[in-house]
Amino acid sequence: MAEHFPGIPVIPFEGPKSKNPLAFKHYNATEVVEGKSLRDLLRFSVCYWHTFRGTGSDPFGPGTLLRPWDDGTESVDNAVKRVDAAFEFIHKLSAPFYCFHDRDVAPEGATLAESNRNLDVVAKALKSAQDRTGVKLLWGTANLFSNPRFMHGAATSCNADVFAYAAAQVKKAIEVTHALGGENYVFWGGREGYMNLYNTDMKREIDHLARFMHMAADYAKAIGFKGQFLFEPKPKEPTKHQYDFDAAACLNFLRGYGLQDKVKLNIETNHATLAGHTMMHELEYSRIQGALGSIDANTGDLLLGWDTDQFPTDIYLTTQCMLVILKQGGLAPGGVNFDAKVRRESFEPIDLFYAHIGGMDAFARGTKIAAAIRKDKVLEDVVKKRYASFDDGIGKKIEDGSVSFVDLEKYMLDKGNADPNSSGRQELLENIINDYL
Ligand code: XUL
Ligand code: CO
Repeated sequence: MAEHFPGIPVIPFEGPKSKNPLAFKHYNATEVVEGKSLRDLLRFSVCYWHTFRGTGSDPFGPGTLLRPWDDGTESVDNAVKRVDAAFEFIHKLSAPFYCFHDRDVAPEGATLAESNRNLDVVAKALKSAQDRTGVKLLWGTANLFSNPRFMHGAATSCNADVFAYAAAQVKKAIEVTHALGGENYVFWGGREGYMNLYNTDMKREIDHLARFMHMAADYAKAIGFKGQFLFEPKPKEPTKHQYDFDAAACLNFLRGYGLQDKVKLNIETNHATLAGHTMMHELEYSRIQGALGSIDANTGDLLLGWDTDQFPTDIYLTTQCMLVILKQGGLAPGGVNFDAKVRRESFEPIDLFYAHIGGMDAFARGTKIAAAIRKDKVLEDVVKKRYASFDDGIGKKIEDGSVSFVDLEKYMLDKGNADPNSSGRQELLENIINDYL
């Protein structure tokens, strides 16, 4: 088999002193942190859409990225050849997983039947590449946003035929994900939202989305697909208002329609920041609701208001992510998927390696820093002490639900005033966190 990344070996771990740009400095796959190897804890995944279908085009100009293995056509042959390049890359990176949309891996045909046939041909190539390399599928998904038929949305389209098309497409994508041993299946609501409420029946659209999700869950059950369903929140882009705005909005929808036991969340950094949240907020909110399933690791540019999908290199960010992820004992069956793209100026194939190595090292470093903070119980002790007034006395009764407003009024009338507060010590804690970096 021809080599697509000649001269690049399987990326070794050389430790923090190494100056080799094609080596991991911090990601040592077998190193054990909190009882799990970094490989099993982080479950890194390479995304097919940016890494193998990204061209570097932007609204001002065409693609720039050199991808010598790709002949630039939308043919099934080219799609099958691309699989070899993709798996050589993922294997050389020692990433255990990958993710794809149906239309990333195989071209759309003139009819649904032709699209399904194309997908079957490429899925066969994916299966043999998985078997050959040991790389596994973290999740599959369906692209319900690129084709113009989805201009008004898919499950929330005003056009019933488009709803039906989307259902058929997701049915097939779940089947292929199942056949490839996918451990999760993602629903990012691509164009599920609206541009203007003057022409939108919001109630009907959201009801339709719920019908769609119940049908998807029923079908997965019917074919024995046991993978985890995940919603991926995003507040805007492409629509002005996306229905899956953030973790809280997603969970409200899922609970409102009886889907909370069927769907968890895939939290993406740049989506969190577009919603006006930090990634840590979205992760912690999902975790405390028992809904943190997986993450799309990337980062935005806080000076820009759109989804720049850059590779995560900031160790404050990865430390914050890992503080939450370690608290729930990891993400499995989810993982850390790099939904990130190289800049259009980073056009050489080797830039794909630099980008992923940097992201994997940043997460490995964040993991070790977060584990050290957790080991010393730096935050845990402060937080426990901060809420100690709820551990006994009146606080415990409030938490137990054994007191009413009447009881609390009597308690405070007798006491006269609340006990004094103590300092939140935010600056001290920020300094201490810096000591671990
Ligand atoms: C879009 C995005 C998607 C999902 C999968 O912003 O993040 O690529 O991750 O559809
Ligand atoms: Co994403």
